[in-house]
Amino acid sequence: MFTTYPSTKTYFPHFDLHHDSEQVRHHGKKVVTALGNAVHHMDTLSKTLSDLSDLHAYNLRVDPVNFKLLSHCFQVVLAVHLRDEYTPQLHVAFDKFMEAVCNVLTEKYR
Ligand code: HNI
Repeated sequence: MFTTYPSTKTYFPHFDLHHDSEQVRHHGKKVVTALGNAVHHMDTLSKTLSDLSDLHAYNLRVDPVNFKLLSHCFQVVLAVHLRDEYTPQLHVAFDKFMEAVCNVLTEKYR
């Protein structure tokens, strides 16, 4: 995301954003863990992600457009790694899931 959409770096001025950065790796793990938790609570996403929604809306003030950019990057990475396994069905399901997560993470902006 930082490479493809450099404007996203503005939210991480305190991070080492170089290739293979330990800090980015550590942060990525946090984000993916949160997504894993969301997978297990698909029916109660708003409640499950409520704290993260508060954080991104009130503290970090991340412009909602960035969530779509991150989601897009995840999809490209999945497609590159999974190749034939990244079927249209998987693609659309993952897209729907990310859309739901991003909607929750940005719902407090309204
Ligand atoms: Ni996000 C912190 C999850 C999108 C900028 N973010 C977190 C944390 C999690 C997280 C988990 C750590 C919280 C904690 O430590 O309590 N972020 C997610 C998820 C998505 C997402 C699941 C979308 C799928 N975050 C984004 C986007 C941006 C973003 C699109 C900006 C481009 N997030 C941040 C910043 C922090 C952050 C900035 C704080 C980092 C730090 O440690 O200082």
